[in-house]
Amino acid sequence: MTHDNAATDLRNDWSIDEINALFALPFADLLYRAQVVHRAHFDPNQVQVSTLLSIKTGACAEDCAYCSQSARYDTGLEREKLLPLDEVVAAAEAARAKGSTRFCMGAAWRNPTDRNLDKVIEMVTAVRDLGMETCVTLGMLTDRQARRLADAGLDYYNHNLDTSPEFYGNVITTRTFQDRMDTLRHVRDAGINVCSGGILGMGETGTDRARMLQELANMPQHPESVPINMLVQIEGTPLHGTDEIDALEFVRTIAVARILMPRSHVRLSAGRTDMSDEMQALCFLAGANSVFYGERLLTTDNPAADRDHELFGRLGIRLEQRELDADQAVCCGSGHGA
Ligand code: SAM
Ligand code: DTB
Ligand code: SF4
Repeated sequence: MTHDNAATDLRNDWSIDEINALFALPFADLLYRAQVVHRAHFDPNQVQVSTLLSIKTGACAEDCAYCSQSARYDTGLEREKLLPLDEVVAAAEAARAKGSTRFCMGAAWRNPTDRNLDKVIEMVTAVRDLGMETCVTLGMLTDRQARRLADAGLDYYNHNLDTSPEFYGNVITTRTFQDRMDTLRHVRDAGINVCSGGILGMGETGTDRARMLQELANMPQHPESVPINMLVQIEGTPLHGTDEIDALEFVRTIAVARILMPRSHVRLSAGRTDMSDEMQALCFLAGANSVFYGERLLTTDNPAADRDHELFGRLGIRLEQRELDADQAVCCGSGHGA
């Protein structure tokens, strides 16, 4: 089978009508298109795995309506100071021993102070020395802070758009969508790989989901990693009790992300403990090729590594050893791995 240009070309000019038209395709047609794109750029049976650690938990100054860590909501979370370096290294070693190739450290900050950044840089250096890829998510960054992280050898910075610009104010009022875009630009300009995606199931419309993907895909360069989270409902937060997103609509969103950003790793992120094995399998079929691995996300549960091993075994999925740069990505062809 030959691939048409649509399967291989990277585009940054997707119109909302084109994206809505993808969402409106019959399910089988959408998944077929996503598979063609996926197989043109990736081994369809490999999944990249990252492990998360919350290095500073709770008492965050922002008011993100989904988050257990905002100081505004009583979620029963114990606040913790920045973890000491030895605890971080021990957690990274344990993650590496379980087959994880990337270690992501998250802090509940609106933005890091320069002194905090010094400490995080020590952590990045120590985790790199273990031979793992590094990722941090620390809130907003100045241009200079992004360059300092780049100089320390940081591989990825996670900073999610979370939702569409139109819906943003319904979820977060303490910063703007443009603030997010500004930090992402600083990260990109510093030469750090970008990890940016969002959350589904916050009461947004289908058009909001399409608009969020449009914003991600029309950046001058696609994020290398696109986490798609399903809202983990946290008691005490404003979004607790929101109607859940339809599972097939979630799968469709993964498929559209795959089509719009052919070379990016699309990560099936938070919310997997509330998904059936079958739903996760459909997400992989739709082009998701990365997950968070290990029993804990930041403050909530994730499937245990053993459970994921079992699921991957049943699906014939192998763990990706080390992520290649986007421009080195292997082209597997449609017959590979069959
Ligand atoms: N404070 C930093 C920030 O907001 O950028 C970094 C940590 S924050 C917890 C990272 C991301 O986790 C958020 O942007 C959001 O997409 C995701 N997230 C947080 N709470 C979530 C929840 N309850 N369900 C799903 N995703 C969530
Ligand atoms: C992302 O998109 N999802 C991760 C990571 N980036 C930092 C965080 C998910 C958090 C889920 C809720 C919690 O554990 O607190
Ligand atoms: Fe703070 Fe990040 Fe949670 Fe928002 S998502 S409240 S910025 S930790």
